Amino acid sequence: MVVRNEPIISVNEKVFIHGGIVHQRIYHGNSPFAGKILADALMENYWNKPAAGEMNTMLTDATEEKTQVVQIRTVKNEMKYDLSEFVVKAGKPVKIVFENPDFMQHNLLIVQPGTLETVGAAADQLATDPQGAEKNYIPELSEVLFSTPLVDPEQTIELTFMAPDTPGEYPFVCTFPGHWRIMQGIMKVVGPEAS
Ligand SMILES: [Cu+2]
Repeated sequence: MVVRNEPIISVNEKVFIHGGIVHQRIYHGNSPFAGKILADALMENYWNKPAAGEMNTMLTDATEEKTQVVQIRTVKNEMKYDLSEFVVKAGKPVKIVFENPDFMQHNLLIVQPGTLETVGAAADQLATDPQGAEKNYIPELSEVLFSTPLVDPEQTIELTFMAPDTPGEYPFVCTFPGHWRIMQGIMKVVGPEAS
């Protein structure tokens, strides 16, 4: 296990400015990264020196194909994620890198808009289910779109998915017993016109 002491950087900075650093830190020593990040795309375009006027188109083309990487950490002793909202593009690939520096387990579920209470109520039931932990406290509901298993302290897990096609505010939430009312945020899905 690796204990990390780097300062927490906001998600936007990480994705768009420090993406390469995140990549190296998380994937240290591993095989090539499937999706390149914006900073790489910018560098490639810079070195390729496109003709004036082509730059904007090339940047758009290069970045649209990339998987958007979103870094989410738990906050020690606070039963919280370190961000309350992030924005993704409808129908585009997203990779959440979920890091748990806390002293207890947490998970991360993304649920349909407006269904947080429904999923939360089911999570409360799972808390008393002898098999709850085995099920990672993930309710078996169609409202749950994507989920990580329980993530142990000091562990990092990736959740890769295609963002929903329908724009809206999709809650993300931890369903470990007692957490869902506090440990939550919003994944905002925006259509292409919003960029
Ligand atoms: Cu939690």
